[in-house]
Amino acid sequence: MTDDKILSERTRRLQQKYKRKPEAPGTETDEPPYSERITNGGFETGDLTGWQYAQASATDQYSHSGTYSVFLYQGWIRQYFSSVPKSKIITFGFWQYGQSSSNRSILTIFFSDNTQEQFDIQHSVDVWEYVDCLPLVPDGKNVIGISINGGTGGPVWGDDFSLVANY
Ligand SMILES: [Ca+2]
Repeated sequence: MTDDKILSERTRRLQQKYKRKPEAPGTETDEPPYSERITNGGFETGDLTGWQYAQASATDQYSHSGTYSVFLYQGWIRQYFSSVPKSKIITFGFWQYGQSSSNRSILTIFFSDNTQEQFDIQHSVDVWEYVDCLPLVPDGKNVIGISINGGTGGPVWGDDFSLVANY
């Protein structure tokens, strides 16, 4: 199919672009070529390069790692990437920080069959916490994107968005 050819070409180009091997469980000698599929997931460019967004900005006010995170207040960020089957995902998730338990974000995960799933994410107070997205991906689906819409009730920060595939 034409779409598959386009996607595999995009994957190949992304693999060439992202050579680094993230820390992954069981780093044995013959580890597969792990690849990060999310661009600028840590916002260390100091801006939102790689993301679509509204009412969002990179900030150095807080960060989970590095210097920057994304600041959201009734805004959103979204990124599409080359399709990755769930079976090929090593880790998929991000870190979030909020200042009120009444804060909410909506997490949306997009799939290659033009479906999506949304999750209501509650925030802990004044602590970075990991949102593990991998268990939220149904078996057999291919992930093509992620979006966060937040925060309602107060500002939220996000950092270290990452999807690591084992190819
Ligand atoms: Ca960061």
